[in-house]
Amino acid sequence: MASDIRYLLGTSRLLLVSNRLPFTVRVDSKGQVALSPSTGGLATGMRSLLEEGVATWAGWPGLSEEAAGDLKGSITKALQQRNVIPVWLTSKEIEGYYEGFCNSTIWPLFHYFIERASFDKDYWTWYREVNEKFADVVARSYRRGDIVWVHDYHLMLLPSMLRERLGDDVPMGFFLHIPFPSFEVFRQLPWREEVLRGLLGADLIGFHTYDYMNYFLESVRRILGIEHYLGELKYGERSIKVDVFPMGVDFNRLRAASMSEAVTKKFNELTQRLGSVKVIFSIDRLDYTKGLPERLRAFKRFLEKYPEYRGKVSYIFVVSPSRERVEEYARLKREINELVSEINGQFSTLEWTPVIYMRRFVPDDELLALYRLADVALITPLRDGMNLVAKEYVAANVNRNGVLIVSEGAGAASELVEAIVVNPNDYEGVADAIKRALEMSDYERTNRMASLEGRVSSYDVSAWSYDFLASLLNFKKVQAAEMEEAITRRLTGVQLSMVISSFIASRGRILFLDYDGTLVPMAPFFWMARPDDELLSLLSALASKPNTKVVVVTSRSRTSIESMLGGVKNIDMAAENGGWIYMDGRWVQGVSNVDTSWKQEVIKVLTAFTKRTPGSYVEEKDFSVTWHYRNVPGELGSARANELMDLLSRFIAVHPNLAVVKAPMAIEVRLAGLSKSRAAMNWLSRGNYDFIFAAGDSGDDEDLFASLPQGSVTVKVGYGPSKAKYYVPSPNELRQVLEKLAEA
Ligand code: GDG
Repeated sequence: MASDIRYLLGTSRLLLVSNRLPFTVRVDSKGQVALSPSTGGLATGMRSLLEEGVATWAGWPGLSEEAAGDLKGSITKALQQRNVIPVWLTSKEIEGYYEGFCNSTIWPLFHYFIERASFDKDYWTWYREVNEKFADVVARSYRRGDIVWVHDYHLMLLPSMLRERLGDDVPMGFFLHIPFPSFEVFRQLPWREEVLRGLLGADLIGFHTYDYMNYFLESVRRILGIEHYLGELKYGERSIKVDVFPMGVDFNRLRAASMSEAVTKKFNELTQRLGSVKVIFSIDRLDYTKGLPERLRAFKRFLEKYPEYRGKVSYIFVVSPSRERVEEYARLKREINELVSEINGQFSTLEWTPVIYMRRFVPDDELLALYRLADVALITPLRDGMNLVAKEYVAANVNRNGVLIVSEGAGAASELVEAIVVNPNDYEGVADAIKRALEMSDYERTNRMASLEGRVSSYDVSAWSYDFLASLLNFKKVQAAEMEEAITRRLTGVQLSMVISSFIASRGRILFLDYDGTLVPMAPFFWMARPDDELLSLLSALASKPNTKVVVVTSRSRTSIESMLGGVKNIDMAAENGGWIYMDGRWVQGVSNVDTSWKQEVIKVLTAFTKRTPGSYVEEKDFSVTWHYRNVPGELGSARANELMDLLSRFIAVHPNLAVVKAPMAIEVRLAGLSKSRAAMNWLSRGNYDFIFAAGDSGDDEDLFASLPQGSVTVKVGYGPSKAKYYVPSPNELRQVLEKLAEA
């Protein structure tokens, strides 16, 4: 697989960036620098690429600049020899950024421990500054052609900072190793918007599970107002892909190592020592997210509930040291100590210890032997991004005689469906799951383990990184094609000059212009979207050009558009999508023999919806009624809009003279047959035009774009799919186009 990645990368170098490096730096008593490889999943997965110089890794060496002192130079050199670039941090930075924002704000919040999260502004400042520092170091070592892959919650601002420094062409991915919390939780972060914008600097953003991805997309929608389409976001002019990549382990290495001589020896020793006692096993970093006290309580419940297992099952409970300086962790350690002594005090016999508690780092060989030995792996964190221990157990349990119990709070649960999945807070349930695991038939156990093995071995860490990188590079191509399309469709430069030339050369010109979202930006209430003086003089300058007709075509009512543009000389208007036509200085009705008796019935329904949907309102016009929900907070508006659409479609099924139309943040019921294309016919059928221009931003305008003759200049205002030939990003840019025409 590593060779596949090499092939995928071609001549490009992979620039990995994470908080910690794949090497641990130690300074021995003689002041000698020693680097030992870290065992983390990512580090082992990428090691060969690092060794061959295909990948370079930037990160913090794990000790402060002050602690490194005079050795900073030699540590840097030793790391550089291994293609690693250190990002040195001072002890103040480590305190504010790492211990502060990373571990005291993001870690608890993203794992749903909201009350533990500190929202200290200084921490945030440190976080931003250290992310800037990383950006400077990475940008300095960046070479043209590099592919950048940023990892985890420590560096969520880095993608945008790097994008600013390196430009749009650099392929840049981001992967979050911890959960992305639900919107309700994420929005509690005072710097939520900056964090999202930081991440959106990447081209590809990866998560372990669909839940995390959806929570992220929901946060982007509700905080930044950016909708996604099948996991793709449009951020400015750049597209961003968001996807799921459940991280795997280095299956082959783990499997081979578990069958090695050293591990087999250890395994045999342990088997002998434990005799016929069945083994439940777990290994975790000391952390409140891991549900350690809960797990001990569940084991205690198991011994109470099923006394027949006393003396027959021991729980090897390994907790490796972590973040010991923090008081909270010391408290957790005390709680665990108390629970272990309580259980052992209550149930131990001279021959048997219920909980074998090891609070230390276990060497790899010993860990693999324990995985091999364990009859049950009890992996029940309260929350965990993925949890690689569960997958390591599957890889190392070479005889397929173990049972995996995994918590639904771990990302791994959504993937490892053949495990027994438990709620870690349900002690009764966990106790029952232990019993079930111990009593499972050989047949079921082997089959479950074989299926798990299939999954863990096929989607290993190399497949994971290959998938991520291939997806990034692929998406970069899609992005490039989109950009090229956008360049050719954007109404500027050569295209604009051509449009201006044909405007000048023409003898009869007509411009159909939508109002809201086209000539003026969308406003919270329709009466707020007033034109400024510049717009008024631009329209009148255009309209007073010889052989030029300007028609504002809107779904607004006659009185409403008149109150906005009534003062502009020489312009024509179509209100209510052609229900009213203003031509030759007077309004005429665009439809005849109209029955409007239906309106009261529709208004009744819409008013009922308005009552249940604070922030929404009803607008009654002559031939249509509109329900606006732009100001309804959160999801409620679109949820109600769906309900209403459903209801109204039934209503119009028995009223064939009516149509229901989904407008931006509004739903309109109107007379069937009212449309901008029909409205435009009032002018097109009466005049002779060899320059036809139309600009608009919504569905009603699309209908006009589609109906105009070939050669017309149709312009969509804003991004997204459209039948228009050209686009401009905003009303402001459309004005610039119109100014050019007015000056021509
Ligand atoms: C993040 C996310 C996500 C632990 N103690 C010892 C030891 N370990 C090794 C295990 C395993 C690793 O540490 C822990 O696995 P995690 O999955 O918890 O990984 P983290 O990097 O801590 O966490 C997590 C992961 O990123 C990957 O995306 O799964 O949810 O929090 O490899 O074996 N290894 C040895 N002795 C120990 O005492 N030898």
